[in-house]
Amino acid sequence: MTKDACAGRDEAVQAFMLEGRLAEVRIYGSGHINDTYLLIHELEDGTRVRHILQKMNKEVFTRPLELMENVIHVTDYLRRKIIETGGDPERETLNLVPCRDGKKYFVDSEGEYWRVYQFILNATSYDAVEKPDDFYQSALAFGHFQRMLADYPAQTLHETIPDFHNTVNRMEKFRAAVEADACGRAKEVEPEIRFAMEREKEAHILGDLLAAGELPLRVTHNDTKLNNIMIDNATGTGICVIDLDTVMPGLAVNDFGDSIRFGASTAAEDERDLTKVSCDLELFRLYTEGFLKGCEGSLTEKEIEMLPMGAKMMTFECGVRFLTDYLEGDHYFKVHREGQNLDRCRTQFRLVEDMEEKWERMEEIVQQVRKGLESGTEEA
Ligand code: ADP
Ligand code: GN1
Ligand code: MG
Repeated sequence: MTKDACAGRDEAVQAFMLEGRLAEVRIYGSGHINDTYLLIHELEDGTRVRHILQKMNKEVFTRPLELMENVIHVTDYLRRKIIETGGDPERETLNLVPCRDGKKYFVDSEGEYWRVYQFILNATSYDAVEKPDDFYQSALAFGHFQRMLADYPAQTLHETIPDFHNTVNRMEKFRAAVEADACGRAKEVEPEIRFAMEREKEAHILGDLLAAGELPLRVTHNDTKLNNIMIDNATGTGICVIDLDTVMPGLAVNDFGDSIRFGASTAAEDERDLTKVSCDLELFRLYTEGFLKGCEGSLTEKEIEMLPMGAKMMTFECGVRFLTDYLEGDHYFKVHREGQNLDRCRTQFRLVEDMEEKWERMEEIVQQVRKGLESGTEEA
């Protein structure tokens, strides 16, 4: 970390209403977008209090004020709902800590935007499915999250990243990156470019259904990776949905699909040995059960029918985004080694292929789960 970056962070630490002496600052988590730090303050009686400090990524979120408005409104709304239903608002939603001037964000002298969240104690965000039940619990929680936001006034939400899951638009950006070939990398990735181009038609499917009114627009999370959920260490339940930067109007099938892309894969997102990568159908079934239950019957028949397509398209789109970023010189997703975005793209495309091979089974599983839940047996 450069001296300047540290200076901005130190300014931020001073600006927020944090009690005690700063005892520790640590880079934290494995998100690809924001810079996240764990802060530990020591109070006079020796108690250590944790917080999450984040520098928002201005290249990704070009309007940080609008982003913060969304986060403030959504967390306030969730807080009210959680209280109404007898839940614990300190653990079941993110809580922003204000600055000394009362604002819920801070702009440092370099113009960088910072925020602080209360740390959710005794809970873990997992980078891979260690126990199938964790994945099931995340499905319940993401479904429930969508359900809680069902009456949220969607028109008041800013679109923090326009066309975020517009796969057609992602393909256009990808084509432009191939043509520009800014880093001279296109030659080396011809097979991946071909793979994406061959599936161009499919990029239209979900958007067309939305435009035709066959899929409803809902308030969705749009970044439903397993590590965007905190699982309670004691009870094992998905206690809190985090990373609310992309809560916007979107498709339920995409929230479902993004979770499958990440959590039902048998390998890490950046695995280099592609023989390890596949879509685990038992995890797919488990997630489907949890998500449908979490949504409490609110999904339409068409949405349920299109869940496998959501999984395939989110995986495809993410692969295209990784490849675009690789071609453009890795400016969007954080990389920790050379070629990491290309490796990420390859795992996504391998998963897409695997889903294509397992397509009928995926459709069958969704229908079995749906019928099981309708008849109350949950067994297919
Ligand atoms: P990014 O947008 O970069 O993915 P996240 O908001 O997801 O950033 O945060 C990165 C990681 O920090 C999360 O995966 C989680 O492990 C941790 N984290 C974020 N917020 C909290 C919180 N309130 N309490 C505990 N851990 C958190
Ligand atoms: C990013 O922020 P994080 O790491 O949870 C990205 C998602 C991608 C994901 C791929 C705002 O998620 O869209 O699916 O990486 N978030 C943004 O792992 O672009
Ligand atoms: Mg995250």
